Amino acid sequence: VGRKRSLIENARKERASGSSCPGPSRGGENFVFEEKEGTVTLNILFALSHEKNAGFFKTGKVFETFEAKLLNIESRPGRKSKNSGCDDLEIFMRCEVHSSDTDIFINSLKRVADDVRTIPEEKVPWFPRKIRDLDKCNLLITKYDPDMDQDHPVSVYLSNIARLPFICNDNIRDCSRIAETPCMNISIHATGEYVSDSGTLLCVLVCPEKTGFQLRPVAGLLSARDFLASLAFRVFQCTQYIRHASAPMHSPEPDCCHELLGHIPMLADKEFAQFSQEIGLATLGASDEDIERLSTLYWFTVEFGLCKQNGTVKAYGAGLLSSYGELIYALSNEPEYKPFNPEETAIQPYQDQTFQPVYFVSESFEDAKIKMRRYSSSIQRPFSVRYDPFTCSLEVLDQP
Ligand code: HBI
Ligand code: NLE
Ligand code: FE
Repeated sequence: VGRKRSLIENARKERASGSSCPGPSRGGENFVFEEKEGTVTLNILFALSHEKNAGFFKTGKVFETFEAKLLNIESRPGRKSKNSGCDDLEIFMRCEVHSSDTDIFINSLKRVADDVRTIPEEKVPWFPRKIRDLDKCNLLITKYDPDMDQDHPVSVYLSNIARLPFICNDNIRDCSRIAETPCMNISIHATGEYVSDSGTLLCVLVCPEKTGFQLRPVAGLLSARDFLASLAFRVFQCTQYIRHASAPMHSPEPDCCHELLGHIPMLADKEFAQFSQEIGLATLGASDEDIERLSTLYWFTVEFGLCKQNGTVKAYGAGLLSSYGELIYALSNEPEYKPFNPEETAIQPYQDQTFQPVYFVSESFEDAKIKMRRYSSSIQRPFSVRYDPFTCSLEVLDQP
């Protein structure tokens, strides 16, 4: 401690007398993160030329003196070595130091190493890279408080579950009629892809076989980021509860009727599966603002999309295919239609309580896919991702 004091004192004096130590990076501020309980986390990058190799061990002394807690260390060939053939190294260190020592600590490193810089924390939000990382995509959003709205179908349902288990069985039996009643008419209003795949009674089993899309149970509504990330891996997170049979034709939030009647037949279609996965891939590591825009696009396509097929407007959105009430309304002349254009659609406000006042129509599903792909590729990210279907993992490529 005594030695540390004298080092710190010397450094302070040097600084006061305007010593030759280069100032801290970027406008006199060091980039510090996670300031808590008197310590800060620093990301430090420095170079060591061959002649200064001993410098590495000297940096160790600085760490020891300031009681810096090393969190991570990495090395790579330095930038100079590529051009000049000299074998310098670049070292990255992440460490925790006492907040009040930050500047002195860095200046001390500058004395023993070259090009000492503190670098900003990666701004890219965490995202899953392997299919098993989806275990961590489990942020549930509680939207409805059953105590607040006693008339909400979910409240009615929850109060029923709490009472008698056989009500659930009745409820499920009654809800199964959702699939029976409108199926004659659904074939008139839904796209051909939906009709052919929903005709396959066991589409839940067929889906993985046809497009590799897997279903995964989830307890409720997930955050848009977590929900959309799973699509990148061709995983669809399915809710497990069912609407109350008293309101079979429309449920404001997803339930298993919506997943089974709306999403799964569509996910058994190759083009649609690809479309869904590409939205998922575009959301990985995206900013909150981009997630907001992409989930709005998801809403007006995957959930409530309309497209022309042989000159007729048809529904391909799962929220319409599972809600006979809204399907008929959407294809009547009541709501407003706008042409699907990702830049505009992405900022259209929407609500999830009742039928949509506006729907976006694309010239064809293929057209929606091309436009969506063009939009996604315009989103700025410091890396690009490619999905490897053999390992069910992402290849993340840094952009220079
Ligand atoms: N979570 N479980 C689940 N199911 C959904 O359909 C769902 C979700 N979270 C968000 C969401 N849908 C959408 O409204 C978009 O925000 C992605
Ligand atoms: N309104 C749909 C239905 O009743 O099935 C669910 C929409 C989920 C976004
Ligand atoms: Fe849905």
